[in-house]
Amino acid sequence: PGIVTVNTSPYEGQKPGTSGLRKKVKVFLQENYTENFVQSILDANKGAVAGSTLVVGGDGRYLVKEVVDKIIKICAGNGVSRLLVGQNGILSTPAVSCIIRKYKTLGGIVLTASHNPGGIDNDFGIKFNCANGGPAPDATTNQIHALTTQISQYKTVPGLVCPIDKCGVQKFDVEGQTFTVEVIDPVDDYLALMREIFDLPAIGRLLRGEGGRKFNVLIDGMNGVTGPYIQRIFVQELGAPATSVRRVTPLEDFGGAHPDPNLTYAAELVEEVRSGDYDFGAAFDGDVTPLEDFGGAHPDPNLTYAAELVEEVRSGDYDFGAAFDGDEDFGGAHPDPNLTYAAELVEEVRGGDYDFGAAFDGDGDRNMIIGRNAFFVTPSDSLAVLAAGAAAVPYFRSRGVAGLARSMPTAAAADRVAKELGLPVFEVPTGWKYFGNLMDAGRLSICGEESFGTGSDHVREKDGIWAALFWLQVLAAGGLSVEDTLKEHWRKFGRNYFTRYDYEECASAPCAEMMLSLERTITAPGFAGSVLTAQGKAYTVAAADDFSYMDPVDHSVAMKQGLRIIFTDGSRIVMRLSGTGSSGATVRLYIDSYEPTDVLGDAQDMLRPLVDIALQLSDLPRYTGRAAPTVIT
Ligand code: VG1
Ligand code: CO
Repeated sequence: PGIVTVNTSPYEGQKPGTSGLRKKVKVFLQENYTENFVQSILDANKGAVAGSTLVVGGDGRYLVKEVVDKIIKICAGNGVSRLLVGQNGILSTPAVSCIIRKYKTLGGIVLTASHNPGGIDNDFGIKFNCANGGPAPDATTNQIHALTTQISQYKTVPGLVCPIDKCGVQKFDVEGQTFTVEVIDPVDDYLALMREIFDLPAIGRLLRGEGGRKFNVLIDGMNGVTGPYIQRIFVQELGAPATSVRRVTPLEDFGGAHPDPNLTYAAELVEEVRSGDYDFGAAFDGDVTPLEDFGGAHPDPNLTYAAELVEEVRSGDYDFGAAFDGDEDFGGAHPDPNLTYAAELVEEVRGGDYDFGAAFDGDGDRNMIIGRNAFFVTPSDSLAVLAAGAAAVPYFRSRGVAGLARSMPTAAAADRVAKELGLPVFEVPTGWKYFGNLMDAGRLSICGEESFGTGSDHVREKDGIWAALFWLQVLAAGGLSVEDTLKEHWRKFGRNYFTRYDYEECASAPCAEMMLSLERTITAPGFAGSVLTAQGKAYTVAAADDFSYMDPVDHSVAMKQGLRIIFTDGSRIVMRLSGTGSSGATVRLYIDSYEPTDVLGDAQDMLRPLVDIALQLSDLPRYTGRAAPTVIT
């Protein structure tokens, strides 16, 4: 087939945020909107694109397959010689990173809006990752944005027909050049990497209850991309019972759920582990509904229920559940509150017996870990516990740990571990792209963010399933429950109490005004040194600023990364606006405070005075019109 040059004109606002370009699906459906952005990504790599190999895949949400098809055609039109595409367009974000590195490709295009809801009325996203496997740095995303403002043409091969539902190699003759598309199994390469990193047989023995220790897990894919990974790794590879996984079929609308593994949106998992008998729980972004096995012999009331739901959606007049591979006519998906409510009810009614729960977000890079009785592990603590327990993992035993890092709003629990181990610790702005240079330079091994992100230099993205396996390896080696592991850690290191308040989808203008006004307040002369009080507690301001960061490797500078107030006792208030939303503004308020010995308190009680100070100082309720946050973590 032949190359066609299509005339186009720029769209405003194609500016990647914290993690790629994220907009409503309907925005991406505008004529040439997606094509413009993809062509701009390739143009930003000018010179390197011709003859290159790229990776393409996404989290299974609505529009992924259509956009994969567009990308295949545009890559063919731009002289790319080979594409590695996940089967049915499915690749988790960490798997893309793994595949880029393993096959030394020029980079990859990740189709995800992560934890943002999916379906025709919700979000879609496109992100470019570089040859190191990590999200493009600011310099590259700024260049891509600049190109989108000037674009006048894109190149495509409209006549190229390339199905992606079966693995295998397809070759095309594009005006005399061979263009190869290799449709690959989404899990194979990732699983191979996990086998190198972990002692999987030891984790398998724990999950199968060998050695006399009963240990039940519940792993929740939240209908996002991790479903096939969870099924393959936890059930097939590790031999956990089939009842150990839930919501493992990627749905285009995530079943109408919000695939964000936190206490609010993974409430089902939390309830199930709380009421049941699990010793570990983890959640990942994206919804994992166990539809895959139905029709099979899975004696799980959930599956029965799910089957009914599917039938109801199929035969009825619902806009929800659109999302099985190939079922394009369920488009227009959006959650039906009754079905959602009923699903939770069913989950709650179902009892269990779990020691561990894990859930992941839509694209599989986030994780939530809970223990028996749904004992919640804050991501900041999770990072610290894993860093302290790294010796349990063969990968770190053989390579050592060069350094630790966390994003600025993340509580400083990992810093205490670094101190104990004599390791450097880096504090970077929010967003995984800031860890990459340090890893490439061999200065950073394990890092994390308070937003349910944990990772290491095995790839250049945060990695949900890896984090759950890391936890299981630590638990298998240590012999303690999740809760006792944490308590032991706090006894040794003290505890950084942490909470985050999210105010989602507020009006943008007043939030911008609030941030400006707060910045003025905290940078005014005399603010440092002043004493702020609430509920009888007094805190003296040691310093306050708008966080900026200079990359220690390439000396690039990132400005205005969040307002922070640091008190003399080390407590902190941080406030920033989200860079991943697709409409309106989301305000994030982060609070942390260190206690050396009083480690068993309730975080909300302990941090209440600092929350009050933050709300008074910023006047947030007035600016946002919100009396309470959307999500408290
Ligand atoms: C959020 C989190 C940040 C994370 C980013 C991408 O960004 O706070 O820590 O790196 O999402 O994660 P923001 O700008 O909305 O606060 V994901 O799983 O959405 O790729
Ligand atoms: Co994600």
